Amino acid sequence: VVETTTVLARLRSDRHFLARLTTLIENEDSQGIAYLEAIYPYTGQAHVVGVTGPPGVGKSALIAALLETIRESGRQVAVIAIDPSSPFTGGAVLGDRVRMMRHHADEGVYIRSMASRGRTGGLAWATAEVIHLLDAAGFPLIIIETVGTGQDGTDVASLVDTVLVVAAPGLGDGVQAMKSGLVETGDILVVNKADRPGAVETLRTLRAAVALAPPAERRVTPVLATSATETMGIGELLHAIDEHRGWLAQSGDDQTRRSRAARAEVLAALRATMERRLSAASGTSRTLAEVVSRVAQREITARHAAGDLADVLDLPLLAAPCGSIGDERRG
Ligand SMILES: Nc1nc2c(ncn2[C@@H]2O[C@H](COP(=O)(O)OP(=O)(O)OP(=O)(O)O)[C@@H](O)[C@H]2O)c(=O)[nH]1
Ligand SMILES: [Mg+2]
Repeated sequence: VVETTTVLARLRSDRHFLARLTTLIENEDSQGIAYLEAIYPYTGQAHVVGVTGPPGVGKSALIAALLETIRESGRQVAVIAIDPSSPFTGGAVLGDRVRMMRHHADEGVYIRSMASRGRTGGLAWATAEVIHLLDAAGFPLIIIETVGTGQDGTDVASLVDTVLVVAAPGLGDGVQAMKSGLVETGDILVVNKADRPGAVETLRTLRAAVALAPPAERRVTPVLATSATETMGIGELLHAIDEHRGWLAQSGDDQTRRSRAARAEVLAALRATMERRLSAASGTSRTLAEVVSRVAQREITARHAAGDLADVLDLPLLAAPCGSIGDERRG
């Protein structure tokens, strides 16, 4: 039996306990899961911000700069860095950056890295659970850094309250962000490395894209220029982040997003559970890998494969709701 108030109190006062509990939850240790169940009703207080964008645009550097400004505003802050640095950009991992900062030994800053090849079928799920833990630990602000590719379920956009999309000047990075759909997901767009040539053009490209957004949008997405290395525009960025939270509360969009996050987490958990059940059942001839290969070889359809796998899981596969071709044409 878990004594909830004791766990909450320790979580809020003891960083080593928090780190240990994070590891337990990442590893899905039964004790960790029991703690999470106990504290979950006390979560939902934090403002969760996702920072996404192509590799090397300066996400880690920007977060490091933001941490200083957030601390100056008197708040504690936690950061989850997913796959902290791509091997391609040679960017320093966030932890290294923060160690270089003035506040490196600051108890009010908590940083945790998570490997994207962690848990079977469920980085998004693992991330969601660690967010709950940090939330219960009392951090009013939780920032998540991720490369916005959406690969292997790393799409954290559906788990957060505010999505910050980072681009950088030059070689069509702004255009790339637009093409990959990042502009649509972003609540705040940032052109980092504004100290570099081409920043004005990238700003213009993104502002034009924002202006083309459907008029149904009740809020104009801000497009900001920052330099993480020259510490420019960081205060304005924090202001925009706080303003977005205010807008969410005022428009009622916060509830919509929380429902969306809950749905994404439930589905991620369900998917991971099914993947595990399938690998546990790999003694049979219809393993996941096998049917996937048959689908790829055009031997069976994905629909047929799903039916086979549903049999393995002992789940009856439901037929889709009835509809005629005529209905589809009208819709
Ligand atoms: N000139 C300039 N360089 C910057 C700025 N921000 C970051 N950089 C540099 O850009 C490189 C990549 O920065 P990171 O913060 O590691 O970028 P990232 O987006 O976190 O990279 P990944 O995590 O690997 O995707 C580093 O060499 C930084 O020093 C900036 O505002 N101006
Ligand atoms: Mg990084």
